[in-house]
Amino acid sequence: MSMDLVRRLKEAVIAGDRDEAVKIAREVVDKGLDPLEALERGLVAGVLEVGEKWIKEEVFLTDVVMAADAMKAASEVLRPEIVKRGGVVKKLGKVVIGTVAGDIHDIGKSLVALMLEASGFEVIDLGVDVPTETFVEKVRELKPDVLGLSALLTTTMLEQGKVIEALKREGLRDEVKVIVGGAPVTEEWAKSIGADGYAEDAIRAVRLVKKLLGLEK
Ligand code: B1M
Repeated sequence: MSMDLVRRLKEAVIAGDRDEAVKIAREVVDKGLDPLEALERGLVAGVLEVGEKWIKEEVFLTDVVMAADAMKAASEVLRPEIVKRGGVVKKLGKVVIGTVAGDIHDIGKSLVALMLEASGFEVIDLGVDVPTETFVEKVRELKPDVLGLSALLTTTMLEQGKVIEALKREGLRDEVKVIVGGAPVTEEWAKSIGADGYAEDAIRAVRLVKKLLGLEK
C-alpha cells in the first residue's frame, strides 16, 4: 500500500474532510490496494489521533464528530472490498452487536462489526443507544451465536451487566455467548458481570468469537 495514500487518508480524517476521505478511499479500491490497511492505518489511526488531541483539549468535540463522520463515510467505501476480500462465503456464525443504551459511540462497535463480517460471520448491527429489551428481543428472534455489547462511557458500561441480567430473567442466557468491549471495559469487568468474553480491539474480538464458537483454539 502506498504510504502516501494512507497518510492522505489519515490527514483527511483528522481534518474532518469527509469528501476527501471518501475520494481517497475510492482511489484505494480502484487501485486494488489493501482496504484493511487503509482502514486501520488511515481511518482508525486518524480518529484516534483526533481523539488524543481532544483529550488533551487541543481540539473541540466538533472536530471529533467530523473526524468520526469522515472515517465512517470512507469506511463504507472500503467495506464491500473488505468483505469481498474476506472471501468466505459460508457464514461461520451469526453475531448481533450494538452499543448499549445511553451511549452513541459507534466507531469501535462498527469496526468490530466490520471485521467480523470480513472474517465470514453474519453480523446484525443494531446501531447505538440500543435499549436492553431490544437486545433481548433480538436474541429471542434471531437466535445469534454471539451477542456483542459495546460501551464507551463508564456510566453506560453498566448497561452491559443489565443486558446479561435481562437475558437470565428471560431464560435466554444459555442460548447465546455474550462478549463485551469498549474503551473503559476490562477483562475484570467482563468477568464480574458474567460475560463470556472481552476483547480489547476489533482483531481480538474476531479471535474471541472464533474461540467461543470452537472455530479456533
Ligand atoms: Co466520546 N468519550 N463522548 N465521543 N469519545 C470518550 C469515550 C472519552 C473516553 C473521551 C474522554 O473524555 N477521555 C469519554 C468517556 C469517559 C468515560 O466515561 N470513561 C467520552 C465522553 C465523556 C463523551 C461525551 C459524554 C462528551 C460530551 O458530550 N460531554 C459524549 C457522550 C455521548 C454519549 O455516548 N451519550 C461523547 C460523544 C462523543 C462523540 C459522539 C462526539 C464521538 C463519537 C462519534 C461516533 O462514535 N460516531 C466521541 C468520540 C469519537 C470519542 C473518542 C475521542 C474516541 C472513541 C473512538 O471512536 N475511538 C473517545 C476517547 C477515546 O476513547 N480515546 C471518547 C476509536 C475506536 C476505534 O476505538 O471505540 O475504543 P473504540 O473501539 C475499539 C475498542 O474499544 C474495541 O475495539 C474497537 C476497535 O479497535 N471495542 C470492542 C469497541 N467496542 C467493542 C465491542 C466488543 C469488542 C471490542 O465486543 C462486543
